[in-house]
Amino acid sequence: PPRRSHISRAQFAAELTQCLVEFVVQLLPTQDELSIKEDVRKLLERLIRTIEPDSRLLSFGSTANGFSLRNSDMDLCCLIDSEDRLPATDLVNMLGDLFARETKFHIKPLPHARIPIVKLSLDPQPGLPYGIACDIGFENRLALENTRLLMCYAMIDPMRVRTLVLFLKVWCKRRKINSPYKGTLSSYGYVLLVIYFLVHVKNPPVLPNLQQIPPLRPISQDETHINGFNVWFFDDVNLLRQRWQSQNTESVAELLIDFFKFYSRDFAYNTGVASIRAGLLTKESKGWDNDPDKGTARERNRLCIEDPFETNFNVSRCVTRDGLYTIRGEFMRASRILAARPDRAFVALAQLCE
Ligand code: 3AT
Ligand code: MG
Repeated sequence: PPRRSHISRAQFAAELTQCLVEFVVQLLPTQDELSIKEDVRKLLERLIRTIEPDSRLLSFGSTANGFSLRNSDMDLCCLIDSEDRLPATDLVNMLGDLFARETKFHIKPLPHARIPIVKLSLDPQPGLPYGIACDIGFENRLALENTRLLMCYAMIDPMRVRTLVLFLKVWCKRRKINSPYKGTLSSYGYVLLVIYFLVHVKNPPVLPNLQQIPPLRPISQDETHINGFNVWFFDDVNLLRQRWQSQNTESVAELLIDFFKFYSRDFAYNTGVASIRAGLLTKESKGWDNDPDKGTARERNRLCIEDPFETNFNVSRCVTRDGLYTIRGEFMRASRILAARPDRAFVALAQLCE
């Protein structure tokens, strides 16, 4: 059993909250980094417009939703507002050539990937100690919307939501459980786990369910659907903050402790699907438990997190049996460290991120 320290639960939570906030602040991108990235976006947009004059290059992912850490990659999406645009495969090849000619980036066009993208990277240099990594995709309008959804959730309660999310992003990287290619979970997946916890697990909830608040005026199908998916959500955060106040007053540390506890032992991994849109669903109801045509369904759906808009898509489908075992082991380890309540909160934080 964990050795209990002499400090009280309340005192530990207060100190840990302060440590978490200070820790996360140091890891935020600097103003310089943000403006260099914005310059890069503008430069690339200018170049793309020499081929597709009606295009826009937009940020999504962490650079656009307020969850970015120092040196996080840039996710860019190219939208082309014209009828006769080039097929993505051609565009990827042409842009690859163009960027290689006109910029100092290393370029890797992936025209035949499931989602065609151009990868760009810049080596570290003075003023940019980690270089830049950037992916450009095309017409990924759902990703722009899920980025906006996460941004709105962050804005409702910036102090608690951003601190929790940013801490978990650092934690999962340090603990090496943030590699979809190796069977663990993407950053996006962890962010969804946090939002799910704050909307559907905490009682009273820390966040409202933005996808279930009725719209202020009737809205037509055209306005709400992209590729057949309903992407509507209540995005007037200013109004919401006037009208809705969370009854939950727990501190960041209390929420973090509970987050680890919940995902160590309470979440129904075997049968449940975490859905931000609809709360806890079953794998059975989504057809994610077994698929007679594809014997691998069960293997793909060890951990189930429903995408907020693309509801037939399991965001955590890359998580393998071993990956999930490792992730849950890490949730348990974190719970144990926090339950032991070391006398100094920063010691707990250092141990967590070891
Ligand atoms: P980092 O700061 O880069 O670690 P991030 O918040 O940018 O974290 P990702 O790079 O994992 O998160 O993802 C960037 C965006 O791409 C987030 C989301 O709009 C989209 N995306 C990523 N993974 C998925 C997925 N499995 N399903 C749907 N959209 C995804
Ligand atoms: Mg990213």
